[in-house]
Amino acid sequence: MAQTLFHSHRTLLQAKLKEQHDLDLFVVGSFTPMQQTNDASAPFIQEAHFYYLTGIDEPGWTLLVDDTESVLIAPKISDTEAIFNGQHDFSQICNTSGVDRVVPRNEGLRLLRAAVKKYRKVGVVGPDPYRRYNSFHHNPAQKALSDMLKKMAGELVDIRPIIARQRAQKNTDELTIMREAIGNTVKAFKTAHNALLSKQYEYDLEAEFGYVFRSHNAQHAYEPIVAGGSNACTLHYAKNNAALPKNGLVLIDIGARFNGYCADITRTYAIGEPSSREKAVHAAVQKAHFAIIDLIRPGVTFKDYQDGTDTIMKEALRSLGLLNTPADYRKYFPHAISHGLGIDVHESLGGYKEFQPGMVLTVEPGIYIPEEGIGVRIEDDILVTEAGNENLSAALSTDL
Ligand SMILES: [Mn+2]
Repeated sequence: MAQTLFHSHRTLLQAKLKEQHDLDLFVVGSFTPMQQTNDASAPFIQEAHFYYLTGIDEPGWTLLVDDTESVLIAPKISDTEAIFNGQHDFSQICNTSGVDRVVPRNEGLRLLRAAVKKYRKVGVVGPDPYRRYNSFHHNPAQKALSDMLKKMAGELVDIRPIIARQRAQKNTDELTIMREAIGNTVKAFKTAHNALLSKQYEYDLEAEFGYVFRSHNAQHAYEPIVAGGSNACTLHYAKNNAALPKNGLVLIDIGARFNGYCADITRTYAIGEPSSREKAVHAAVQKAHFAIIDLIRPGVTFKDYQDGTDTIMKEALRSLGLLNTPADYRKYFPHAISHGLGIDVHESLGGYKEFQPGMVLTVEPGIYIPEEGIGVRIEDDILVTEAGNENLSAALSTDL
């Protein structure tokens, strides 16, 4: 499946670039390794557009596609790196990606120079439009590649929005992989839920997920959140080192990455006997959750979806006596209701204004009351279908 999947992504993109932008050449680079500590790099996760077009999760590669062929250009590795990390297996790279050929770095640079000279216009993945909101350093690989192509006198065209739009609608093969990623996550949640009574600390519970994921060749798609009691009010709580309450709630937000695609699921479970207030908050979030999922079908605009969500969530807060001023809405429900899901955990919905069949997005209402030490969130992964929607994580009960 891999070969045809990534080949089909490239072919579709190529046709769109030719048709809409009269573009015959595009060049996309993978991420490079980043330092984590003195002599160790951080665990490597591939740049999502490059993964989408190649299925290759190794650093330093470059994809060149023009109207005659598709080529993967290998990174240069030193003799020392070859001893520690192994040599590149060109035939395996060729098989996974389905490209016409794989070439060493020097030959690849010659090909790039010749292609830029021939076509002049080059499609590249331009800078992330949201980069100024981030407080971390960005991987320098894409800028380095763009700079090199500019030096070769290429006229760069940013194809990021076009790839993002294409990625927003998943094809059948992608959905098969996503169902597996979600299935592994559901299995891990069930295992953890069954073991809940024997767990004393948040990390004990987190460990169940790691075990299930690794035994299915999956890994955590993002920093897992296991938040007992009032820790659930810290939205990105990831310390996971506190004692679990004897009687109360635990919020778990965890997803597997499997074959490059992510799941993202949240449940809030009861430990012992939660208070009636905790049960009421959970019931309100659960009721809102399914009402919001019901809004999703093709043709509904994101604006109408947001307006519908606001109405439902305000009603939920009102039912709990929490909506006394307009500011209370964002105080108790401070995050977005949804985001796209795919190779990226937070994936672009492609600049569309309304739901399209094949989109996968999360629905994740939550109510957080710091002054009461209560936080509840429920999150499912929803596929937009021709008829409406399908809850891909429906096999996992949302009950306390
Ligand atoms: Mn999410």
